[in-house]
Amino acid sequence: MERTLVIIKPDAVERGLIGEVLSRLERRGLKIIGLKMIQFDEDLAQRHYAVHKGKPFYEGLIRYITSAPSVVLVVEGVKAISAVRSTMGATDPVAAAPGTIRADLALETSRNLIHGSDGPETAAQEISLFFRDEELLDWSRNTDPWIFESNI
Ligand code: 3AN
Repeated sequence: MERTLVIIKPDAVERGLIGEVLSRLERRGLKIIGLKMIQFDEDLAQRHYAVHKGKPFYEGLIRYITSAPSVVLVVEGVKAISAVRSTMGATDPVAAAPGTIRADLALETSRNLIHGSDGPETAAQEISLFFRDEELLDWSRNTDPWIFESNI
């Protein structure tokens, strides 16, 4: 089982798409083990997007992520990191595969609705940026055996 961090970003919150995004992740079978609404401040935004510092879009990215509340969650599942990223679609929504969140609901890279960690190390580091250990629930879902064969 893998864990990964998802951010439902300010454009999704402002556009009333929290439920739509959560629903797509839930219907795929991913298990939510932590969830909260937050307001990014400058410091948190800079820490989360440290790898992009110095890039031409960095200032706009910080303004965007701090502009309204976000929803952060941790999901768990077999290959959860890839599963979230394939449900999200490519960074540029116009290049994203139809059926993905970004292709279906967005048009611009700088307004692409959702973030998902891109690898195991990033996932662990990003989860710890937003959640304390005790905020993540280790729970067994009644439907798990119908989603994960190893649970039968
Ligand atoms: P992804 O979110 O698909 O993993 P990253 O990690 O390359 O993509 O970029 C992180 C975020 O930075 C994107 N979700 C987007 O909001 C922003 N971003 C990346 N590239 C650009 C760009 N060329 N123009 C504007 N914003 C960008």
